[in-house]
Amino acid sequence: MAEYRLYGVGESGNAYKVALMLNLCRLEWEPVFVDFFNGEGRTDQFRDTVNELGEIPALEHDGKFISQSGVILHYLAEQTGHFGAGNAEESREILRWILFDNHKFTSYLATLRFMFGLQKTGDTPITEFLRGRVLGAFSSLRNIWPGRTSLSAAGRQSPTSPWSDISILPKRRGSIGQHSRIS
Ligand SMILES: N[C@@H](CCC(=O)N[C@@H](CS)C(=O)NCC(=O)O)C(=O)O
Repeated sequence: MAEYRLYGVGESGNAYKVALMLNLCRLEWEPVFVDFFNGEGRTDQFRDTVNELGEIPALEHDGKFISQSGVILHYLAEQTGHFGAGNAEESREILRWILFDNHKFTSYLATLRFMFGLQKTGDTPITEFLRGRVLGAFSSLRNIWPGRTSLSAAGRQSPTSPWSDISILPKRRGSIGQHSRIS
């Protein structure tokens, strides 16, 4: 059994964040498939043993189960000394971005992607609302990082990439050409 075990599913952007960190830190890890789309996360068994919140991702390490992608990233930084803060100001900055991500991308973008990209709802008032929130978040990033044009790859990068369905964004928006550069 690998030292680190990541409970999740390939389609999960939150699990992807953790998988990326595990790889960047060159840790020995293995994925544990959770039958998320058939409701495994909502079972008593999953809640009792892996995550009482019923969510993926969860990381098993050293007899502990840790959930919330941002907390897991923080834990891995602590464990490895990689990508962590060097002082209190950096620590606040990391927390700031983790919270921004969890609010704007983990909620709005991930929900939009789930509905439009996976459930194939087509455009609905809800997806339009979510798309507006997501584009607003990307606009903020463009203002902060005007020279940065790549946050993910445009189009289809890998089956497990949360950005592989970035095509959920460029719908009927005049300015989307700019946003799609944040790809
Ligand atoms: N804030 C959590 C969000 C995790 C999350 O929403 N995971 C989704 C799959 S990507 C999930 O398990 N949803 C089940 C539910 O909300 O019931 C994190 O960053 O880990």
